Amino acid sequence: MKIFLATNNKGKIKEIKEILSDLNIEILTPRDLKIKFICKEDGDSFYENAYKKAITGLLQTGYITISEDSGLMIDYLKGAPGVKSARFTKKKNNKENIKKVLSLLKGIKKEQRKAKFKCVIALALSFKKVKFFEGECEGYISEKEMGNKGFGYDPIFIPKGYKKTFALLGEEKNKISHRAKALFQLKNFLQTFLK
Ligand code: ITT
Repeated sequence: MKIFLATNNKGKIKEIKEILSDLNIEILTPRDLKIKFICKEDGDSFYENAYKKAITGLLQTGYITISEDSGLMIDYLKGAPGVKSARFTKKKNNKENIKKVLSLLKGIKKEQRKAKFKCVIALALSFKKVKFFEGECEGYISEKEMGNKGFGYDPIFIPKGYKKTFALLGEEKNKISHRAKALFQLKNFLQTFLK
């Protein structure tokens, strides 16, 4: 079975492909199909945006579509950047986003640097049948960038129970991350669905 993965984020593609690698499905990215995937993400929730991306992908390709919307929610910033994680700064790039977070949390003690990543995956089987899978990963924001693996805010996020950032943990991230948790549920669903 072929499934379209409606995302332009290379970091997400790598992690999703890795975690779903033992399923008997072929994952097609916009690049594989030589198309441009464009979807305006103007929803107020991860669910709304994930739904929009999945339906847009299904409409554009005709394939069953997986999409995901995710973000970092920082307690001290009242849940920001949240759904706006990718566009927290005007330049919309990781370096600038990280710089902004670190400067907003400057001088703030570890106990107040709590944060969590959230991920909502949408699976559009048809226009009327969309399934959702959710995952969260708690942790805190480090005082400086550490590591160069992963993507996005990985160099400044330390998951609960660990001393290293996601960007230092590398492969280990795929066992405990918000995305991994949502994908494990998707995997269970697909295993039954594919029987
Ligand atoms: P698509 O919409 O094309 O999937 P995107 O990067 O725009 O790609 P989102 O709108 O879901 O995706 O934004 C999610 C942002 O949250 C992402 O760009 C990162 O900045 C951050 N993020 C999400 N998951 C992350 C992770 O596992 N590690 C680090 N940062 C993450």
